Amino acid sequence: MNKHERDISAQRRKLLGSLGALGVAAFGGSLTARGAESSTIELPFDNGERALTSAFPQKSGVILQRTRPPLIETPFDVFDQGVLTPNNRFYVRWHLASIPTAVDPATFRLDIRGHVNRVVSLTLNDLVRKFPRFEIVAVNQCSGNSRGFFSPRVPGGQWANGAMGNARWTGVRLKDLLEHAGVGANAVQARFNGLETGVIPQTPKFMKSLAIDHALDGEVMVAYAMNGEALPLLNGYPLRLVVPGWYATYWVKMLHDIEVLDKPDENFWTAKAYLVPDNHFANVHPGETGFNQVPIHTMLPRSFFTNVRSGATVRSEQPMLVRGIAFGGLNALKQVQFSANQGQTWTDANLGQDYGKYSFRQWHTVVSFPQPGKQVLMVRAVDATGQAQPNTPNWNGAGFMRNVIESVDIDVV
Ligand SMILES: Nc1nc2c(c(=O)[nH]1)N[C@H]1C(S)=C(S)[C@@H](COP(=O)(O)O)O[C@H]1N2
Ligand SMILES: [Mo]
Repeated sequence: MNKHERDISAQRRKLLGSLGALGVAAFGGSLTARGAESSTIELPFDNGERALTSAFPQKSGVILQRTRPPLIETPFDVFDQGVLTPNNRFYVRWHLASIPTAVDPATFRLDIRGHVNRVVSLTLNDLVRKFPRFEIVAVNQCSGNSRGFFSPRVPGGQWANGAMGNARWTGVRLKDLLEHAGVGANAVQARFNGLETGVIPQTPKFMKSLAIDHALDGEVMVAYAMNGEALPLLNGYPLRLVVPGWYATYWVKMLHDIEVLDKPDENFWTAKAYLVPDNHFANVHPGETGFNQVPIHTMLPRSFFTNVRSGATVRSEQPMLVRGIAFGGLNALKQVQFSANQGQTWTDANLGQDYGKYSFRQWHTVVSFPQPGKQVLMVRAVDATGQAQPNTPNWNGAGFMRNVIESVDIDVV
């Protein structure tokens, strides 16, 4: 072995060690938060008070939105601390309540079947040792991120802006796995299935499908690590699909079964759930009917302030550092524009290190105001194709794809 090979094999041993770290019965049979919640946080909309909790396995200091199935949100100040969202603060969303409390890495198998040349059943060892390692930094954002800001309000998890996170995902290209099984000539989609089930047997399994060309694009991947460690159980241990640039609903967790289909998937979660109005911002008027709907798909650019919030005060003539994060969605982020005069004029903010086109990117600028008074700061992201964020928020009845130029009101004193 040369040095490079030794390094790779040391990395593999480390990862395999961490993949095997969650044995059977890892969490005493419970994923439910236990114990009293010590503090609360106020999300910036009506009825926004929530408990902060550390009672879920491998999670600490996160916002409790719902206990079962778990819905937990990342407190927004976490995004001010770095571009990668730490695993223990990363948000969690599950649809069905019977989630395995442990997965045995020794007996776990990923099956690839359906319209393939040969059915395969892979161990975690196979994935780590037999396929080239692939890595990407990418934003995982729930379709309903920011739903709590919809006006009029809509039913569903009342998230603030923390149903998203950015991580370095390590694993294997889905393309390599599908080619290993050999995709049949008549394949149209690949369907991904997680290990959990509903409480009653009639509940449709959580499965999502992608067009076969998308599945084979060389970027969609099966991740066994997140920020260099095994995935937290609640984020899909031991394997999850990563679909860069696409909403997180496609990022199937506890992925154990891939079925290549020769006709379009008709299952509930792919065909009937997660539909959005068929226009750029998925935007309709409250009460509007008769519009076309399509399955939610790619993400649009967004930007946020992370170190100032409405109500902040700043002294006149004193330089104020303003910073935040932004991302491009499907396309790379091109620029982040900042306005200190309610959107009359815009300047380019400075951008931080580039972790790749699907990642968060930090931005910052320095501003100062000569006179005391009320001021409005605004930020908007523009992607490489020139798409920018809208002045007014979009709206739809499901509360999906919230997008608007973010603003904060400050007092100059
Ligand atoms: N197996 C499984 N995978 C799933 C889901 C689920 O309910 N079950 N929910 C999806 C949705 S809607 C979201 S927003 C993301 C959330 O990913 P996270 O919990 O790792 O943050 O997981 C996706 N993958
Ligand atoms: Mo979601």
